[in-house]
Amino acid sequence: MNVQWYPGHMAKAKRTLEENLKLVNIVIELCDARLPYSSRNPAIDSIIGKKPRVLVFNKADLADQTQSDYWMDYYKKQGFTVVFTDAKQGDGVKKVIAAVKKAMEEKVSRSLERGRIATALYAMVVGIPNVGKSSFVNKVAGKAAARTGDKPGVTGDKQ
Ligand SMILES: Nc1nc2c(ncn2[C@@H]2O[C@H](COP(=O)(O)OP(=O)(O)OP(=O)(O)O)[C@@H](O)[C@H]2O)c(=O)[nH]1
Ligand SMILES: [Mg+2]
Repeated sequence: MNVQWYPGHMAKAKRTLEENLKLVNIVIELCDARLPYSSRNPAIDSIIGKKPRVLVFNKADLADQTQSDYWMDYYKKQGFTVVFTDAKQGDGVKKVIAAVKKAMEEKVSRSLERGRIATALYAMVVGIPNVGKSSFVNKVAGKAAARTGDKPGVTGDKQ
């Protein structure tokens, strides 16, 4: 029997991700703080490549603080910029924005030198189902821009 373990929608999502990566300056990779290893897609590093990235562990309010400290250190040692958030309450969201700005510092100052008044930064928020991507986007936007829900697959497509 031929077991199709890699469903079509995953292949499609991977393609969409690769295509849209070209349009953004930075990637915000959202994971679940309670599953700091297994909520990361193993293919994500090779897909994102050298594009700047902030690794965000959301639902930190539900995670064990001692474990979170351990994993923060684990990923920082690997060279990642790491932030823990609670996208439901908004905790840590400003830290993510600050981390994005810091990662983009050079690009912004280069464009200021060229006489630009403002620089728009484009970020992509990615993550496995139900990690809180829509909640995060809503907190950043300061309004309910994306529908959220207590089951996976609420956002069905690129948004
Ligand atoms: N406790 C807690 N709940 C959260 C947090 N972030 C999101 N949630 C809840 O988790 C559920 C999923 O959140 P969504 O924002 O819909 O997640 P999503 O990643 O957009 O999900 P899909 O679109 O289905 O992939 C919702 O019930 C949110 O209220 C958080 O930091 N802490
Ligand atoms: Mg969603």
